[in-house]
Amino acid sequence: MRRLLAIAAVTSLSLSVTACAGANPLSSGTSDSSGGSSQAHPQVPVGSIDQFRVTEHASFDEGWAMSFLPGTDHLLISERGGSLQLRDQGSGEVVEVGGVPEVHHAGQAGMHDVIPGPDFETDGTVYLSWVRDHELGAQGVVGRATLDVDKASLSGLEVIWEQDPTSGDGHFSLRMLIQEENLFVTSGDRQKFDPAQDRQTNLGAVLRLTLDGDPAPGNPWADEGGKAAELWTIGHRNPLGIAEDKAGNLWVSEMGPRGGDELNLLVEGENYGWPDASMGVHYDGSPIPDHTPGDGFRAPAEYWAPSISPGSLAIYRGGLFPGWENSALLGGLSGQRLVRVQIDGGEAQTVEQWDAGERVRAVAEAPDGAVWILEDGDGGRLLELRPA
Ligand SMILES: [Ca+2]
Repeated sequence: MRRLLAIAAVTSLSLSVTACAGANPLSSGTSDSSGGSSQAHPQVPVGSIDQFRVTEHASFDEGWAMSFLPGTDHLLISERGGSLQLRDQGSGEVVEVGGVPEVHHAGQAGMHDVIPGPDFETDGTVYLSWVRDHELGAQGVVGRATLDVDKASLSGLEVIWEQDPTSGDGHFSLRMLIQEENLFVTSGDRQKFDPAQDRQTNLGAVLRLTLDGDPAPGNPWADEGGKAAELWTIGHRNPLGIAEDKAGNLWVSEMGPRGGDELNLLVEGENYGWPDASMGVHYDGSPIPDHTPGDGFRAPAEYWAPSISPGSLAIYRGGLFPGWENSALLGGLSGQRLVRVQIDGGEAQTVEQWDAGERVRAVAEAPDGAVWILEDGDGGRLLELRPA
């Protein structure tokens, strides 16, 4: 009941302020007494995914991530329950990969991300992230292994990085991206808030590691030692997407509190505010100060109120969809949609969105420029989108 009342209070507040046009809280510094953003944002019409030519290819149970494997005709898909599936894009055959690690599957925990290494075509290296049992609680880890596509098997699996062990089954994040010789890993706050501002944990942060999982040389807080040497940016809540734009900038999508989902431009050494600033409010309705100019935190380039729960991020580089080059594509879980955000330098603005009718867990661009999405949950469909 208390929760319902809190929702009602926030809703009536938002209704009362919606009539006041204009004010973007990020640029004007205006905020309301709730500490949450008071206007729906962004205000962009929602189309239908049926505007595209949609082809259903397969379905998976709790699909979490997918990667097109360079130099092959295969798509690698992780299922949160603890499996990897290899799909032959020519024949459509799907085979389960052997040699995967045992995962802790509960809450938000399980098998997470999977990406090819920088020399996958010659050495078959893949990076995996998952959650494992630990004597002090569930623990997120990153591992490296060799994938034999023909045999559909992993070998030589080794854990190369660990989240600080904590109990609880939420906010692991664990998305990965390789840029040159660096492995970037997103690490959620484990639903414990304060670790995002504590540089002696590797939680609530984006990490910059070597390809062996060690702290990368030259990280901004390296001289503080310990976990701080791993950190690239801090103040993140549950960053579930990371992607590189055509200029080489990295972007992170972040699941915020209620009404505080964010798209952030990653800048070395910046603090993104969690849990001290957010455009949203806590799920119990209690306020959080808005991101405002001069507060010492980097404000999001784009945010969503009400929440869409972005579970993935891709930045479109192909030419199949005219006008989409360098657009961020986000999949919404609670928002059940695909969102296109135009990136211009460090600015980002939502320009289009489409109702998918289901929770969207992952978004990826195929080598031919088609956009593939993976629905969440048991029997979630793998869909290919092409221009109609
Ligand atoms: Ca933030």
